[in-house]
Amino acid sequence: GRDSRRRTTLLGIPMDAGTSVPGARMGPAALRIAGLATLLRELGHEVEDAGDLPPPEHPFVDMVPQDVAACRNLEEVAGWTQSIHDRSHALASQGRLPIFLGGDHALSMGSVSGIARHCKDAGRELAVLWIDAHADFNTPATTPSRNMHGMSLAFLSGEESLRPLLGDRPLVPLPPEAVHIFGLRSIDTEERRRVQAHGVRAIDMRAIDEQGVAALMRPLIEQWMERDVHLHVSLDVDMLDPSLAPGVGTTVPGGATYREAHLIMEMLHDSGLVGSLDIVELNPFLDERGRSARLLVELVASLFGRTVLDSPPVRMRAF
Ligand code: Z70
Ligand code: MN
Ligand code: MN
Ligand code: MN
Repeated sequence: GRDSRRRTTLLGIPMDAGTSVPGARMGPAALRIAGLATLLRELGHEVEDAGDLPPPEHPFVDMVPQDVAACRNLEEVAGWTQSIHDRSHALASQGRLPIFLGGDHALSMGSVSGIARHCKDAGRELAVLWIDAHADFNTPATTPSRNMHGMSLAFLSGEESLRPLLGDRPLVPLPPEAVHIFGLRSIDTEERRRVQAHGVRAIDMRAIDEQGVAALMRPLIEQWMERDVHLHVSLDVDMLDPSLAPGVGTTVPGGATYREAHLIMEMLHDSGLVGSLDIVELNPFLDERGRSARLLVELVASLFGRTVLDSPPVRMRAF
């Protein structure tokens, strides 16, 4: 690719406490077996594999009993959030490009909050692209499932009832204009009201059908390039159509095609702005012969500079 070598760190987060369907804890192993590190090295990047984060202690979480009851595995999720936050902040402060290998989407409460804290320290604007079939904007008061992976973007956007998850660490909430959800097609009624009231922008599958990925991504990338943001990409596997990526706990029909997904990644690479990445919700226990893991690794290759032709495209001589 055109970019200079990136100093990446792979960090496995073997958690599935944010869901009611176990198996995502096997995600980091599957992504490694599918060849993620080798592929990044072949693209010219430096890769440090920091292994898997150990399962955390279960801290006391100071929430009202009603909210405690509404959050499945609350203490375990809070433990992960705090330890991921610490590692994420440290890696970003060391100038690494962290790649968080999930694990369910509750892990982003730690990864993104750590990045947000570093960006504030460093005076760098943060933008988050939340590539997902879902909005993950429920709260303890609105969740239909008690699954905390459906609350992670609400937490990051400053939802007060979830603030105790981070304990005594500083939370830097994401302003609504810093967040774009991309690929949305499943949202709960109260969750939709909250997304709209908060002002988070969502690009849904209908917009992608009508306008196409390129026309929707271009203005976002232009605006991020003008402001030279640190771009955090949070990639939930369920944004892809389940026919391509069956290895997820919650499949939603009508997802992105193979080429739509690659085009998103290729355009993000060309921006040169990607500073951190989550790969979440891969459930190898539900996968078919490693297909979903392999597709994810291919998408990461596009995000880190793999192109069909050398870029910029060479003009072919007629022969
Ligand atoms: C639903 C809930 C969700 C991912 C499912 C679903 C949330 N809105 N998120 N799969 N990644 O239970 O809150
Ligand atoms: Mn999600
Ligand atoms: Mn810092
Ligand atoms: Mn999802």
